[in-house]
Amino acid sequence: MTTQTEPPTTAPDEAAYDHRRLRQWLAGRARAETVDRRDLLRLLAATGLATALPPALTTGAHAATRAVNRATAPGIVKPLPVDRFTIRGTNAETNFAALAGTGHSTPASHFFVRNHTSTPLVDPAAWELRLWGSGLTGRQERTFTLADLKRLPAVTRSAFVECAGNGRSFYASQQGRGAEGTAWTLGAIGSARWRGARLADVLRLAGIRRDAVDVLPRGLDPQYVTADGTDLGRVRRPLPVPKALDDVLLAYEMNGEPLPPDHGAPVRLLVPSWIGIASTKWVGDIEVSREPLFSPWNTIFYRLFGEAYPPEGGTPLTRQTLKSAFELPWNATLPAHTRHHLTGRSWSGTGTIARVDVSTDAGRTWHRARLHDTPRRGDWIRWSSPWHPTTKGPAELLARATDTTGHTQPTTTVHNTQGYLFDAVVRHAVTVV
Ligand SMILES: Nc1nc2c(c(=O)[nH]1)N[C@H]1C(S)=C(S)[C@@H](COP(=O)(O)O)O[C@H]1N2
Ligand SMILES: [Mo]
Repeated sequence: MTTQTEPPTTAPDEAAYDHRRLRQWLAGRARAETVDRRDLLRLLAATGLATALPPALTTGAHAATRAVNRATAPGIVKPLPVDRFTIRGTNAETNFAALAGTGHSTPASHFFVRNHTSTPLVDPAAWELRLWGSGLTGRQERTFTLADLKRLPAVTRSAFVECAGNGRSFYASQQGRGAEGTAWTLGAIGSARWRGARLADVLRLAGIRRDAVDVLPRGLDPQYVTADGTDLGRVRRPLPVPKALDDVLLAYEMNGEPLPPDHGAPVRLLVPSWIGIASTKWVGDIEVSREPLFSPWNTIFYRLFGEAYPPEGGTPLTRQTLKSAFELPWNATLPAHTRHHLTGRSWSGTGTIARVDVSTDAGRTWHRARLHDTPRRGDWIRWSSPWHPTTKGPAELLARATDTTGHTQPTTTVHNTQGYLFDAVVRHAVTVV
């Protein structure tokens, strides 16, 4: 099997994307605090405004790790070998083919990185988590050190983190209608064993009131600044209290090791089954509120916009959707008259995976794949399916998952302008030689 080109993707028109977001915002369809209206007007007047400012932090660090077979992404600390990752702006997508043989959990060396700006290097000994806000009894602040968190009961759980925009490029390449944002294929996901304290325990110790409704974790990474200098503040997205008290972890370990810098060291949120943006990396403080909270990340980003949705956008996104991917390069070449062992993974944010069906003839016939993991909520499963191609030429491989809620991957996904939650069956082109 050889790697060739990626599937066709649209060049993301990031400027138009942010431009429209901000228009919606200004039109009062969305509320967001902390951003000055004058800044927004200035931003709207500017052209080519979308990308975050290149971070100063890691420019030097990258020179040391630059090598022929390594790509660099501004702001990512770990090595990014080209066989494992595809760089997309400040982000690194995992090449699904590189997951073959890596086991159930994604090693940190292969785990995708989604950074709004750049990876900060936070001193774990000096780190503190500050809880504050109207939703705490006595309105008192409470801080926790890493040692404090480690004294609380530890929970270990295997779960995926997946970007809401994973699969976005297929809106363009399969459905003929592109979406704005990072043109991920299917590799904006990884699954790891996360270990940490329950957010519920920390909230209770801090004195969360019964009438608290939202918590707002905030990252210690640099503020998200648009190209013309408008500061949208630090990455933060409100989380409803019922979810915060349910299964959310303040994770300090990934796959049995301290969290690596790119994945949120020393502590990140792990919000199982929810879109990746909920899992705040490098969390530094959490506001606890008796009023609903808003930020750009639950008003202008991470909601569904488009003709199928209300003009003000759908409700803020929560759970991930259903997807499947082959551990094969795009446009792989496979020899004919050979028995191939096709492998892949499927996952769902709503139920557990009940079955996976594979088609090697562009969807005419389907075969049930063999599942290699016990399906668990908020996690993926590995599967395999044998294939003995006899006809040479182009072929399309399809994998279609069904979860325990009865949801099956459809043929197409209803379009939304920002390309979130793609769940249609992906047509994986290969050539039999
Ligand atoms: N502080 C902070 N947290 C963050 C982000 C970020 O840029 N800053 N990106 C979010 C998004 S959009 C995703 S998809 C996940 C990615 O997690 P990973 O980089 O560990 O794979 O982190 C989320 N948490
Ligand atoms: Mo994301």
